[in-house]
Amino acid sequence: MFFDTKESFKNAYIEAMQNNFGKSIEQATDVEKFLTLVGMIKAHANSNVYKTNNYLQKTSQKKMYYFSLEFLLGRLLTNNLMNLGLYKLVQSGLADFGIDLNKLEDIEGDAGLGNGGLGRLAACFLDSLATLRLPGNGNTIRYQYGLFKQLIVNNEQVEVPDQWLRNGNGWETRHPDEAVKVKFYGHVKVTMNYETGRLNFEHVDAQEVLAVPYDMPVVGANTNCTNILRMWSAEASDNLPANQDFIKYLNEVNQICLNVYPDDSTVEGKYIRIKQEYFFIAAGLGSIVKNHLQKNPSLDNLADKVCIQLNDTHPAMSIAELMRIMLDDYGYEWDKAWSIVSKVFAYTNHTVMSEALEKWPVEYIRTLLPRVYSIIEEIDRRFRETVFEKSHDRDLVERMAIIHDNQVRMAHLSIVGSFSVNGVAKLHTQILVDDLFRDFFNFMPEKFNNKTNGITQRRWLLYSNPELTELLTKKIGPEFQTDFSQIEKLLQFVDDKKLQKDFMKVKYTRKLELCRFLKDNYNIDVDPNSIFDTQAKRLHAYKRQLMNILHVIYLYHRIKTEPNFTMPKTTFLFGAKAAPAYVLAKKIIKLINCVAQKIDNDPQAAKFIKVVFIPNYRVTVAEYLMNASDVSEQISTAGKEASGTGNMKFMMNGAITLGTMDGANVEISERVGMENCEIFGLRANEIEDLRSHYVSVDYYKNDPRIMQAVNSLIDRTFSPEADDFIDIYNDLIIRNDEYFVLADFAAYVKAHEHINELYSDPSVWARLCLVNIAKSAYFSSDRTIKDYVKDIWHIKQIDNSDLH
Ligand code: 26Y
Repeated sequence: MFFDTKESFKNAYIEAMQNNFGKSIEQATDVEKFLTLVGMIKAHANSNVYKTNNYLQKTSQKKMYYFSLEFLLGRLLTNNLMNLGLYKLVQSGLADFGIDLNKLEDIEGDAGLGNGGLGRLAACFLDSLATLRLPGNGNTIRYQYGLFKQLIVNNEQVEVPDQWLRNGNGWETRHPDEAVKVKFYGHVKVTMNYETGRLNFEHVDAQEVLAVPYDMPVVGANTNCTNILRMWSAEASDNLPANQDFIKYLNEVNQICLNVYPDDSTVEGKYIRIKQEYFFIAAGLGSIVKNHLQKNPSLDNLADKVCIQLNDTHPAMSIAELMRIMLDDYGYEWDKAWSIVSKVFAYTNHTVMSEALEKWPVEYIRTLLPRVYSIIEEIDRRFRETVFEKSHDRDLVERMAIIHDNQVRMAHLSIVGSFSVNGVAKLHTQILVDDLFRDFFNFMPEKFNNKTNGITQRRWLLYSNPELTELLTKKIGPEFQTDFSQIEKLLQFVDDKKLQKDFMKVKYTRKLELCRFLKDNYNIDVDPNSIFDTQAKRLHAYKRQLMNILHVIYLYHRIKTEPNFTMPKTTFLFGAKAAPAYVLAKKIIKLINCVAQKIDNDPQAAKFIKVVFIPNYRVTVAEYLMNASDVSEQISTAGKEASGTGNMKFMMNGAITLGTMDGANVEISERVGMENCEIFGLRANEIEDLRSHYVSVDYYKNDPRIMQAVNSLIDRTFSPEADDFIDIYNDLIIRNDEYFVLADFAAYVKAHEHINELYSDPSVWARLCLVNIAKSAYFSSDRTIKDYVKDIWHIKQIDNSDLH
């Protein structure tokens, strides 16, 4: 199957097609052509998995495992071909058969195993780990369905299942022989072992589920280093207790991996969510421990060989589960086990929003996982004791406790059981230590650190923006492609008029590409000569898509009422999914679509503005959207967005951040300078100061622009039904505008006006964009991963020469 020339590729492709589908290339369907190619690339990648594992087996060096309920991978074919350096060869080989590689690339659906930022970050990290030749694997669930697919019907979001496995997943390999048993329900049987004098804990009458791993190769760029993303799938176990309702059992098993995030607003949904969390960590730890013991006599040195990064608190039960394994399965004493366990885990926090901080009712965990619960209780008991001994402060003990008010606080469990706790941007980490986790910081300051997020420039610049890559290569040479810190060389050329012009041409080409994508897929027409102003991210009140559309409404009113009004033609693009149960968020989606419709049908308004809501925002859409944009809307209420990573994708492709001082915007503005981005609005401390005496109605009453825009939510301007958007109106006026939309509105209007001014001079604008690109090295996930390695993981880079 090996191929390194076009001819050997073509021969291998003919043979593989016959072997897979019993067909010649002429007889094969497009899907068969795609799957055959994927099969060959997978085989190629797996031969590198072998080389990598072989080497690691010999050195027995430390490995990092990234435990995450989400990996938002997107498509893999282009990325893998590019990373392997096979793209051109395969493209021209296929062309000889009359096959267009682009067409095959479009057959692949997104692997959407995640919600948003947290899941995409995990995917970027995998790419950087393999490329930097670091031993780091992913551990997750093999969901049967990804996050829902979003349709827009009558201007509203409708969710339908995302059938990402319909054509099969050509990248994975099933390993039934490495299955792990996972137990739920039942109870703990305690017996005395008179020989050792120790209590013996056994989880009995449990429901057993089989976790079967599927491995996907994670291909590094320009190296043979290839890691693994291990996805666990739940299947029926052979050990079914007698007299069990067989069908009920199968249904329960199937539910575990059915879907990314089943609705957790119901009791039933919460149980499934906890099952998912335990399922994939118990399976992951089971295989890690087994692997360790094949090479080491005991678990004594586990922390020297294994580090596990917890992506938010979703995998936090790992801490209790590893204790269980050491105590119950391998006979360790508590203190010895704890001293090892608490050196294995590191925890990343991704949010300060209280509704996203996981707290599980004690009863649920106790029912589902009786032994794990008893261990959490013991961790809590001992931790409470330690805090009291040090502080003699009962209030403090309650504030810091893991179990409190009949709930398990997963973040507290994560902090107590980890040796490192990090936030994902400088401001976010500061808020963690000053506010959310202040008590913990005072108690154990050495654990806390910042790791500002990053994105992989390979997917987000080199591969999805070939035109810009070519321009940059011509100007500063190809070195930045493999060492992204070199991108800064661009800085000396930002005043070069020719480069500025060429950049604007590249941007225009990317706009045409986006226009084509929108036309082909959604029959949407966009004027490529307009400013592309984009907000693309999950829909959430704190991200303030509402402020963006209110500003559009304000412009609409001006166009309608001021005879001499003028502005540069602007297309306001939105991409956003709302959680299915998030009523307000769904209303905002409807509002955006209704405003879009109204403007489309009004020639006077359509002369200046167009609003586009791109349905089903996902990684593949982002790959077209980000690099075609001029303006990057990053307008969350200061203090609320942990980091943001979309902001980095925009800047790297030469878009200007129109943003608040929040998350990584702060660091973007520090790097490019305040004059090369458009920062507006209240700062995080100002928001906190205002909170106690904020009266949103005052802003409404005192600013006629706000009054007019807000009133039009309930006067049938945008919907024939007057109460369609009453919830949004009430949120701003009656419920006092929790996210300070009205407080920041005036500054936002001004910021837009300044952006338009800057845009009016192409040379000035292009210069801003070029500075942003030149300063984007810091936001490469290669940098982020190096920081994790140095401060937290302490894993060793593999030499290329060792991977042959
Ligand atoms: C517990 C459950 C309801 C839950 C599920 C998903 C809670 C949180 C999440 C996801 C959070 C998330 O995606 N956070 C984002 O993480 C990014 C990567 O660090 C950040 O850039 C972004 O600011 C943050 O919102």
